[in-house]
Amino acid sequence: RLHNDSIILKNFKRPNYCPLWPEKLVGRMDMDVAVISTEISPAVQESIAEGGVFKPEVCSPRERTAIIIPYRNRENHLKVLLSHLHEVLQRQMIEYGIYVIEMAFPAQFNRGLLANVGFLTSSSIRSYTCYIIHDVDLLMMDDRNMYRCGRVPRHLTASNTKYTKRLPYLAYFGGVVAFTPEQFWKVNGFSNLYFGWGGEDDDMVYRIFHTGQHFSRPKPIIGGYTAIEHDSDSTNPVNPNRQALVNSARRRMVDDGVRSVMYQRLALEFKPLYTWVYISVQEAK
Ligand code: UDH
Ligand code: NGS
Repeated sequence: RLHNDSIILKNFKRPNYCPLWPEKLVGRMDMDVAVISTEISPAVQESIAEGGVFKPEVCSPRERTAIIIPYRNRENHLKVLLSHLHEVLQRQMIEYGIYVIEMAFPAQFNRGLLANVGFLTSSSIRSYTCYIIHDVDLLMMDDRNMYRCGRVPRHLTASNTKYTKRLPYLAYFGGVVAFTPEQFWKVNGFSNLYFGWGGEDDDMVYRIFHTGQHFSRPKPIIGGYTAIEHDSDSTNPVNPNRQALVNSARRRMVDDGVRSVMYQRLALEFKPLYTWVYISVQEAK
């Protein structure tokens, strides 16, 4: 038996996993949003495949992460975020793809519905192990905030320069959040009913709690984000029904979510820095 064991051990090749904490991480990045660059360094640029996809060549990545950006009409924010993400995620040595999910006018903006479409579309293109829903105006301040998933859904925005406190309230789940596919299916994704600003992130917290889960955050020093300042969007007005919807989150969650999202896909394009998914939605009156 000893002899057999040694043959088995000799022939077993451990995958050459990418490091958990790559040496090239720089830690805290001081950023001045007023002068932030949208340049991508040539080495990083060369490694990005069509559709904004990257895979480390020197090691086997531990995670395949889809970054899903609900988006409309924020071209400058998107440029800044894309260059920042490609630089940082390549240093983190994870395999990733970036998906920008854009909603056509005239419907009011719906962040939760776009996240659901991003989840379904990206997973139909490639099977990811982690899905990160990412606001377009938030820049990770410390590259030790690894874009990986955890045993429970993760709220990666542990602090944000737009708030005077670290976060507006303890159960805040807005900004940047990460789910494994199992975690996302378990909560039936986001609600599709929040047209306009506010509430879809609180609704998700109820979904997480009602399915017996909880969520985690990195330490604030690592999970810091710089928020790019902006005015309110005229096509994303504060939703007057948001609190009533949040109050009925538990009742609705089985029938309203990623399993029932309705939309029409107008375009799917593999651009140099991201995959663009353009959709139209019939707004419920
Ligand atoms: N988003 C767009 N375009 C829009 C609206 C929203 O791309 O027209 C996306 C974008 O990814 C953004 C995310 O949805 O980062 C969240 O929207 P937001 O940035 O408007 O949310 P924020 O919390 O709200 O920054 C600022 C508006 C103030 C509302 C005032 C209510 N008290
Ligand atoms: C809550 C909203 C959330 C929002 C959070 C932070 O009141 O969607 O404020 O907003 N919930 C409802 O409206 C029910 S912020 O301070 O970033 O403007 O994310």
